[in-house]
Amino acid sequence: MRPFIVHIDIDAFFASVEAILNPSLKGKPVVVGALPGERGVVASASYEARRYGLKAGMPIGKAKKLCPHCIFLRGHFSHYEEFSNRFHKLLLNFTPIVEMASLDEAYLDLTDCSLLYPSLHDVVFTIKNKIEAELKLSVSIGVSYTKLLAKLATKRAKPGGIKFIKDENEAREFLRDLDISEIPGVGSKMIEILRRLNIKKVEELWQLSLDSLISIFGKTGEYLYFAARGLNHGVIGIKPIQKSISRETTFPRDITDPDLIRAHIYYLSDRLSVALKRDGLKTSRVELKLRFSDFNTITRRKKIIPTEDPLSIYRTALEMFLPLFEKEKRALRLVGVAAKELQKAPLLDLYTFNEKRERILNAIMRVRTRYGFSSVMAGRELILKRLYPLKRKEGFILKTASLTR
Ligand code: TTP
Ligand code: MG
Repeated sequence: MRPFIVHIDIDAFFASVEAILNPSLKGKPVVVGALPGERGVVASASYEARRYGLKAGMPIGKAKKLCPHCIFLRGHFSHYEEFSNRFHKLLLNFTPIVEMASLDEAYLDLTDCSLLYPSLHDVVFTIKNKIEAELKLSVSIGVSYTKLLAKLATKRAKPGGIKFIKDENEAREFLRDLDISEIPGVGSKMIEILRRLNIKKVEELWQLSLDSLISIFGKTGEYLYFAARGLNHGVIGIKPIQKSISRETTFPRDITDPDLIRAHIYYLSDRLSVALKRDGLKTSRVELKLRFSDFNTITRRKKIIPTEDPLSIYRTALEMFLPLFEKEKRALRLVGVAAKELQKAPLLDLYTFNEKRERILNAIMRVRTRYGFSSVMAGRELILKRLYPLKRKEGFILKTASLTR
C-alpha cells in the first residue's frame, strides 16, 4: 500500500503567535527576531511583511530598509514552545505516529489508519480545521507518499492551503519545474556546482545517472538522485526522534572577553540540556558554531558519551572553542551549541550511569519546572547579567535567540 504521509507547518509561526498574544498586530506586517538598530536576523515574518520582500535569515537592518513601517519584535520563546507542545498534542489525537521536525512542523503517518478513518483524504481537512480552531493559528499541509514530497507540497500550499501529490505521475509533474534549490539539503556549494553543469531545474537533474552524481558529490549525490525523484533515500517512514537540537545567539555587540563567551556557551548548553531532558533524549555529538565579526562562520563537532548533562556538553564545546578562539584572536558575533546524533535515553544506562549526578540533574529539573529556569543557575552563567535581563521563568532574555531548525 502506498504510504499516506501528511506534513503540516504553521504559517509564519513566531509572528502569528505574537498576533495572538497581542491582537492589535493581526493583519499587520510583523517581524520577529530583533529590533531595528539591534543586530540579528529575521526569524519569522508575517505574510503581510513578506510582501515587502522580507524573509527568514535576512539581517534586521535590511528588513527595516525594505519595510520601514513593519513592527519589529524580539519575540517570546517560552510562548512558542507552549504553542508547539499544544500543536504536538493535538496531532497525537489523530495518530501516535507523529514526528515533530521542528517547533512548528510535523509529519504524520496515516498509512495504517484507514480502518479508523474511512477517508484519509477527508481527515486531512479535519486535522486542519481542528488545529486552526483550537490554536487559532493558520497551517499549511502537504500530503503525499514520501516525507520529502509531503514537505515540498506544503511549501507550495503556503499560506493556508492543502496540496496533495497522490501518485508518481503527479510527483513527476510537480518536481519537473522545481528549482534545485528547493530540495531540502541542497546548499549553495551544491547549487554552484550544478549551475556549472547547466542544471537549474529538477527535470535537468534527472539526466544525471546515480553513478555520476555519486562521483561528483559522494554520499550526498546518492541522496540527490533519489530526492530529485521525490524519494527519501532509505526507509520511508516516520522517525520519532528529531535529529538535532540547537541553541544559538547573536551578541548585542561583538565580544572578545573569553569569560563572557564561556558564560554564553554554558548558558546555551544549559538550555540545550533542558530541551534534551524534557524530550528524554541524549546527545552523542556536540557541535559548536562560531561567527566572527567579519561574518566568517565555523563549526566543529566532537563525539561524546551519550549525555544530557549541561556540564558535559559545555566541556565538550569548550574543548573545541578554546583552541579556535586562541588561534583566531578575533571578536565574536555569534555562538551556538548543538546536540547532534540524538537517541532516546535508556531508563537505566549501566555503562555511563552516575547515580549521584543523575539525581542532581533530576532535582534541578524539578525545581526549575516549579520555580522557573532562573531558580537554579550555575555561577559561570551569572556574568551574563551584564548583558541581559534575567527573568524568573524564562532565564536570560537573549537579544536574538534562535531555536532548532
Ligand atoms: P518556518 O516554518 O521556516 O517559518 P515560519 O513559520 O515563520 O513561516 P512559514 O509560513 O514559511 O512556515 O520556521 C518556524 C519558526 O522557526 C519561525 O517562525 C521562526 C523560527 N526560525 C528560527 O528561529 N530560525 C530560522 O532560521 C528559521 C528559518 C525559523
Ligand atoms: Mg512555519
